[in-house]
Amino acid sequence: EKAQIGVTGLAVMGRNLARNFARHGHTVALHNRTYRRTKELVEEFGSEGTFLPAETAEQFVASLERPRRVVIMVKAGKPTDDVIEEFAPLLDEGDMLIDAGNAHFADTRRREAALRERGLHFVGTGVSGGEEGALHGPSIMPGGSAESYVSLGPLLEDIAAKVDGVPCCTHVGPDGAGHFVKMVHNGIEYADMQLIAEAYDILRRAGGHEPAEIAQIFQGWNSGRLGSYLIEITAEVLRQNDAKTGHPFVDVVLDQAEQKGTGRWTVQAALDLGVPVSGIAEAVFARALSGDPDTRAAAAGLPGPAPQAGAGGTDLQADVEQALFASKIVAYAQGFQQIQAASTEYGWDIDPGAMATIWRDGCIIRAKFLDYIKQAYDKQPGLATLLVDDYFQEAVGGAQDAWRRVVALAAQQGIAAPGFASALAYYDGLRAQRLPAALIQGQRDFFGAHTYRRVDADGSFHTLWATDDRGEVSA
Ligand code: NBP
Repeated sequence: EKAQIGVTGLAVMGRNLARNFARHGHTVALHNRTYRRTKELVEEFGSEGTFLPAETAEQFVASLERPRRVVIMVKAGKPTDDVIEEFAPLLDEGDMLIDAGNAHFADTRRREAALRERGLHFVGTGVSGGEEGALHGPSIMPGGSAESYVSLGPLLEDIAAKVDGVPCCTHVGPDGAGHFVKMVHNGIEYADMQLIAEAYDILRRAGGHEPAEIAQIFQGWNSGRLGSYLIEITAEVLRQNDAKTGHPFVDVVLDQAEQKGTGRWTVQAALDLGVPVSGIAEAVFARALSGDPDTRAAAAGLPGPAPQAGAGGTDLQADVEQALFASKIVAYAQGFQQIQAASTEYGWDIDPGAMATIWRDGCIIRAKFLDYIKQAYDKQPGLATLLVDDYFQEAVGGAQDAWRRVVALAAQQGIAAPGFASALAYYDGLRAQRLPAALIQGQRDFFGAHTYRRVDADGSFHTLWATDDRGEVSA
C-alpha cells in the first residue's frame, strides 16, 4: 500500500495535520528528523487511520504514490531549506514539496523558482488556526502552480475547515501568493486584536466598567455584526478570574504584548509596496511600545489627563461598538488592498473575494463579517476599496459620528487609541477632495527641485525658487 500524502516534521503542527489527513481516510506517510516523534505518533494515534511510518527519507519517499506529495512542517527558515535539500534529490519530475510552515513569501518565491528548474512543484502553503485548526480543520492558503493544485487541492480541501460545505481552501495564486496572503491574514489579526483592546480600554477607563461587565458587553456584541471568534474569546478572557489572587485575570497579566513577527513582515512588505496599512502598522507599533518597559518607566510621570470613569456618558457602549466596527472595516480594507497590490506587482491574479471565503472558518479572524467582504467582491470584482462597497459605505457612514466621538473622548481622556484614531485619519484622508500633499510637493520642489504636476496642465513643472521673480519652468 502506498500513501496519498506524506508529512515530514511531526512536531505539534505536523502531527495534527497528519492525523487530520488520516482521519479523512487518506493513507499518510510519516517522517521526522528524530524518529522518536514518528514512533510516538503511531503509538498514540495509530488507530485513527492508516499511517506508514518511515525511519529514513528514502523509506518515506518510497512509500508515497506518484506524483508524490510531501508536506514539510518544520521550523521556518534554515530548517526548511535543509529539508528541501534532503528530499529534492530523492523526488522525480512532477512531484510536489508542500511547505506548510510560516515561511516568508520571498523565501517561498526563491524556493519555488529553484525547484521549478529541477522539475519539482514547490507549493508554499499558508496554514492558519494553530494546532487545533491543524487537527480539526484549518484555513489553507496554497500557492504554487495551478497544475499542482489539481492533484493536491482535493486532499487539502478534505482536511480544511468547511462553511456550509464550502472548504476554507483554494488555490491562491502562483509561487509565494499563498504565504503572502497568510502573512496579511496575520497582519489583519494584529489590527483586529489591537482595536478590540482599545475598545476594552476605553470602556474600562472612560466608561468605568469592570472586566466582568465588559465581558458581558462583548458577549452581546458577539451576537451582532461584530460576531467573531476574536470577540467571543475576548469575552472569555475578560470573564476569567485569577485563581491565586481572585483578581480579574486581565489585571494580573503583564501588559507587554509579544509577537512572533508576521505582523512586522506584513508592514515591511506594505512599505515596499507603498500601501498604507496603518491599522496593522499601529498594532505592531502598539505591541512594540508595550514591550519596552524601560522607556515606559522613564515616561511614566509625563503630564496628561487621568481618565475619569463615566466621562464617556450613557451612549459610550453603543459608540464604542460603532467605532470598533468602522475601524475594523478600515483595517480589512487596507489588508485587502495590500493583497491586491502584491497580486499586481507579482502577477498573482488573486481573487480577493475567494480569500474572504477561505477565512470564514479555521482561522483566528473567522467572522460573519467576511461574508460581506465576499459579497462586495462578487458584486464588483474591481472594487477600488472595500470602503466604497454599498454595505461598508453605509456601515461606516452610520458609525462615523460615534467613531469621531470615541476618538475625541480618548484624546481628551488621555487614553491611547492609535488603532481607532489612525483608522479615522485614513478614512478622512481617503475621502478628502484636496490633501495637503500639494504643500509637500511644493516643499520638495523648493529644496530639491523634485518638480510637481499642476491641476490645470499636463507635464511636470519646477518653480525657480532662488530667483527674484520665482518663475515657473516646464521640467
Ligand atoms: P517547530 O516550528 O517547533 O519545529 C519543530 C520541527 O522542525 C520538528 O519536527 C523538528 O525535528 C524539525 N526540524 C528542525 Br527544528 N530543524 C530541522 C532540520 N534542520 N531538519 C529537519 N527537521 C528539522 O514545529 P511546529 O510548532 O509544529 O511548527 C511547524 C511550522 O508551523 C512552523 O513553520 C511554524 O511557524 C508553523 N506554525 C504555524 C502555526 C499556525 O497557527 N499556523 C502555529 C504554530 C506553528 P526534530 O523533532 O528532529 O527536532
